[in-house]
Amino acid sequence: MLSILVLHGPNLNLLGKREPGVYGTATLDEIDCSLKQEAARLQVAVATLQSNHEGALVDAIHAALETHQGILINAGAYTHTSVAIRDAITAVNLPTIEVHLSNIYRREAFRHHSYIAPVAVGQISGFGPDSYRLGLLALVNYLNQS
Ligand code: CA2
Repeated sequence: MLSILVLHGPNLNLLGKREPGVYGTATLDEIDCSLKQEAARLQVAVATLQSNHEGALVDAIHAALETHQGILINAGAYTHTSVAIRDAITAVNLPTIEVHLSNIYRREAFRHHSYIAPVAVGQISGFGPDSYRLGLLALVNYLNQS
């Protein structure tokens, strides 16, 4: 069975608890639960991890090589800053899909650039919690076709 690593970056542990106007009312637990339901429907396994620490995300990407066939990542603000996360994705060479709750291109200019996008299979941005579900579907379709 395919196994997908889902990574959530900094501050996403606050989802549903702060700034609901920007990021919605769904909590991270609710997003993870709905991803697990979608994974069951798609007959794949998902493992989820949230970290506020860049190095912990890099470590998780390295470890994925042993266990997972693809990565779904919302790197949060590290999307716009982290060469280290991009290099880790390049190094493990696992198919990766980048997701964002908000449409990063409708927001401040500093959010328009992603270090991850050039090393990802694709990016889904702006659909709230659905971005994750759509990203998982896209990743599983990609893996099943390759
Ligand atoms: O839209 C997204 O998913 C982002 O990755 C979210 C990041 C932001 O830096 C990116 O530009 C776009 C921020 C996540 C912060 O999450 C919070 C959740 C609740 C309250 C405060 C922050």
